[in-house]
Amino acid sequence: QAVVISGSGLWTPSHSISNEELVSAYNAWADKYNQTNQAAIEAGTLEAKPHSSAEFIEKASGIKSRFIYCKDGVLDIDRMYPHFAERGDEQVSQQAEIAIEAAKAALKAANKQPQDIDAVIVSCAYTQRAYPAIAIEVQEALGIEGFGFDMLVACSAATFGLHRAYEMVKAGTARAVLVINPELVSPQINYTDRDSHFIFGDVATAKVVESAATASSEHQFEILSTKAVTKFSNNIRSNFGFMSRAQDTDPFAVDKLFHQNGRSVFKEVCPMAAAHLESHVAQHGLGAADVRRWWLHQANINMNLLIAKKLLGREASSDEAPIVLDRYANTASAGSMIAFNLHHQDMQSGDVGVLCSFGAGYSIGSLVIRKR
Ligand code: CO8
Repeated sequence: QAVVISGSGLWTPSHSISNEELVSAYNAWADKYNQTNQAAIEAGTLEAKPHSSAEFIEKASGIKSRFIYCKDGVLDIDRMYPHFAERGDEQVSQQAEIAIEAAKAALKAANKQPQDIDAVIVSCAYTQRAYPAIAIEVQEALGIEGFGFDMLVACSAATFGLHRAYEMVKAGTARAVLVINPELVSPQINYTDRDSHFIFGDVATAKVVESAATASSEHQFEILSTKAVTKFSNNIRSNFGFMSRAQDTDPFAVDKLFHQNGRSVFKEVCPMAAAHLESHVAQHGLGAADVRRWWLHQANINMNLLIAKKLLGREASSDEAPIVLDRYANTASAGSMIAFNLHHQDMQSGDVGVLCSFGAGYSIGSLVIRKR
């Protein structure tokens, strides 16, 4: 029984921050910090904060701008993090709100109604609370019978979520599954760290996975196989969690926010991802040149260029491996899903494509799919 991705949805925040805006706020914050701490810096007991640069950011990452759920507070040098109003238990949570928007778009693209769906997976880098699951809140809001659950696998949350949906439909556990990736990452960004303040943006993506027997949408992609691997690494880490209060920790401490050793990540993950992808397509008797499109994880343009080059032995065109980093930045697990959302409608029947994530964990997840 063939299983297909039958619909894809994307929700993009209405606010964005350009590199120039971000850098100008950071530099003003750094100047103020250096001025306030002048004595300690001069005494050599504290390091001065260096300036950030829009040119560096674009060259090092390919990012020109990023979308953000709440711009308020991020560029305020007396705050430097977004301001989210706390919502009451009777109100829809911010993360469910954006998940619902992406889910509605995916349902429409898949030509499905809520009563056609049996399960909801919310899979992303962070959930805004542990329970009740965001997926169950979304399920309730959309009027879906059945069950829902949340799962976290950082950058590979979306692909790993699709893997679980594929298995559930294959096993007959569900007729159709909604997999949603509400990547609300801005609250965890250290906007006072020039090495990482530019990397991330907010977004939500969603997909409908169902049996080919029930699919009726215009663009259906059969999932031919899934492949995943994880290997523990501390090079991308956040230590904030439910233990933080009991440990009497400072939520503003650098280790409680996203932090990474970017160079090591680059060096270690690129060969891992290329080898993983090569062996995944080889399972189908295919070489990299037989793949019409690569919807790769969007962390850094140089990473994508290098991985595509390792696979193809030459540079990939933007038609072969689309990049959405310039507008969206790194959106944790949603990057390859945005690339798919914006670049799948021109695929011809029989064309093979690969969805792939790589990142924190480390984790790598891929799906080989074929246009029906
Ligand atoms: N402006 C100016 N200069 C800068 C800046 C800046 N903003 N930032 C760094 N520099 C300086 C550095 O200090 C360094 O100076 P020096 O040579 O004097 O030491 C110099 O520029 C070069 O710095 P790097 O070596 O760090 O620069 P790179 O060319 O390596 O680029 C990158 C940095 C872009 C971070 C790159 O290393 C990279 O992309 N690596 C891969 C990282 C990656 O993909 N990580 C994935 C993380 S995402 C993920 O897994 C999901 C986690 C969950 C989501 C979390 C959401 C909050």
